[in-house]
Order: sequence, then structure tokens, then C-alpha cells
Amino acid sequence: MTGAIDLRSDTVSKPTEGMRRAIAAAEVGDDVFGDDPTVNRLEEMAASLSGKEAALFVASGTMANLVAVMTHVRPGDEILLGDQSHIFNYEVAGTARVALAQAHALSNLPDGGLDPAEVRAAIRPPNLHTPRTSLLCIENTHNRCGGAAIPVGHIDELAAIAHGEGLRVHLDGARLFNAQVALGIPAARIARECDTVSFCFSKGLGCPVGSVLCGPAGFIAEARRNRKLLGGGMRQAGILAAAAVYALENNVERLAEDHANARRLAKGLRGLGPFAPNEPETNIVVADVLEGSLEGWLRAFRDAGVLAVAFGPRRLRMVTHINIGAGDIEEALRRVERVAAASPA
Ligand code: TLP
Repeated sequence: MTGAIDLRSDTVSKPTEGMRRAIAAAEVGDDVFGDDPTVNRLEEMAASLSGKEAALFVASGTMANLVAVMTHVRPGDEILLGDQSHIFNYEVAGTARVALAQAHALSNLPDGGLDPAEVRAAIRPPNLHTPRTSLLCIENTHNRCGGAAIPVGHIDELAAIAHGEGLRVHLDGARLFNAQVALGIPAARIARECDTVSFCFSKGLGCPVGSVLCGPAGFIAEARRNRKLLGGGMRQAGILAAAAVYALENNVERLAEDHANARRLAKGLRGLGPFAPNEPETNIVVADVLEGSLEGWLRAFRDAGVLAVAFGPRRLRMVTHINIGAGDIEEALRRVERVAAASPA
């Protein structure tokens, strides 16, 4: 058996040779002084690709979202978000602990969207007793909703409702370029009606580290102060930004391969009795486990050399990425098939 086929996340991807060469050749300076030419170049590229005035390079998607929320809200404000969103589920309650915002979670629709009527109803009218509802957060692609690419019309509609009531809108676009490739619509158009948008380099784009927050110039200036507050002011960060520049130039279009691999993986899993996978729109396969215990299956997969993660009490997740080729998917399916034939769970 060759090594384990690691489908736990696209975050496990390792830099390619070309990216490593770009990292080694990076021109650097002290970015807290604004002196790092590679970070400056990356921030200009990110602003332009997202259709925003300015951008801020940060350590992670979690930091991008936290800095966004901190910069958008005042302490005691309320933010609206989906109950399946990454910010609500996987960011250690940073919005409450650091941004001092109260989260009001609305049920995500199965396709990752939100019911416009519910959003409208959740916005509180001004009142002495109530928190101010000041921010709506949307996610695209939607991780827990199986990597769904949210149609731009839905984002526009939600943003219009929020803006009509004086809220701002932040888009967690950790996998924004997967959405771009799946929808065939430029990232800037997807994010057009959102005030701010973040996206990650360390997922499908294959970088070791880094995310970016994009928005109006004044907002990003304030966000830069909040990044410093969090200890996120980095020095010769061009070492990392060089990988991100390389990824934007080389690794965006290839995301279509990850999407095709995810579709193939889901199709193969569907053919095996115990699993009910989604129809992946991007690089995320989530499969409900219909028989046996989830932990049992994950252990058996791991023993057979296929790594996946639990994604709910009876659901597993597999994510395709730059280090996984079509041949790896076929091999993963052969391994899983052997496991399923033995029915260990
Ligand atoms: N998601 C990770 C885990 O935290 C679940 C993954 O493996 O998918 N927004 C979205 C939509 C994300 O999926 C993630 C990471 C983040 C933000 C946070 O990014 P990082 O991990 O860079 O802080």
C-alpha cells in the first residue's frame, strides 16, 4: 500500500516545488513598517481580484473573520449568521470573546443560504433594551453545507436586505475561488454587494499559511490596527505572501480538477451501500453514514490508508486538494470498497 491518502481537509496540502521556489526567492521587508514589497503586491492583487479598495494579509481564515467582525461592530452589537457557518461553529467564539458581539444564528438552508424572510425578521428595530443588529455574515463556498457554491443572486438579495436596514455584510470566502470556478463568475462579482470579504490561501490554493481580508480603504486601515491588537502584525511576511502570489497566478483554474475529483469520489461512495454522499459542487464531499458507527468507519478507513474526518454525529467529510490526483481518488475508492466489503463498522 502506498502512503495514506489524506482527504481530511484541503488545509493539509503541501507547497509544490514551484511554490517553494517562489518562497525562496521572495523579496522581503518589515511589513509592520509597510516595507515588505511582496506583502504589498499581494494585498494589491487581493484587493483587485475581490473588487475592493484595499486588503490586509493575515495569518488565518479565523483571524480574517475575527478582524472583520471586530472592525465592523461595536461591543454589545448583534451579528446575524448561519447556524452552520464556520464563524459560529469553529472559531472558538471569537466574536463573543474578542469582538464582544452577540451572535444570532439563523438556520442555514441545506444549500448554505439563508431564508431572506428570516434575515429580515431577525433585524431588530432600534430600541433602548435591545442590541443593535449591525452585521450579517455569509459564507461561500459553504463548508458544513458540503462545499455549496452560493449563487450570486442569493448573496445580492441578502446583502440588499441587510443594507436596507443599515447593517453591513461580511462574506467568509475562505474558499471564494472554489466558488468562482464552480459558478463561472469572478470573485469580485460574487463579493460585489458585500462590504468586506475574506479568503484563504492555505486551503484549495495550496499555500502553507495565510488569508486576506478585503474591503474599503478606511475599513482596512482600522482592520490593520485590530490585526496588531491580536498580535498578528508580521515582519518579513513576504516569505508567506510569495506563496500566495504564486497561488493566485498558478493555482486558481486548477481548482476545477479538485471539483471533478470530488464528484468522482462522491459517485464511487454512492455505489457502496453504507454511505449517502452529497452531489459536490466544489471540493468537499460530505457523506451520511447509514449503517454502522461513524467512528468505526473512520478508523477502518484510516487503517486502510484513507483519512477523513467526522463532520456531524453521523456524517464524514472528505476534501480534495492540490496533492490529490485522479489516480489517488481511484485508489481511495478501491481501499474504501475493500473496507465496506469487510463491513467492519
Ligand atoms: N475550515 C477548516 C476547519 O476549521 C473546519 C477546514 O478544514 O475546513 N472559514 C471557513 C469557511 C473555513 O472552512 C475555515 C477553515 C475557516 C474560515 C478558518 O480558516 P483557518 O483554518 O485558516 O483559520
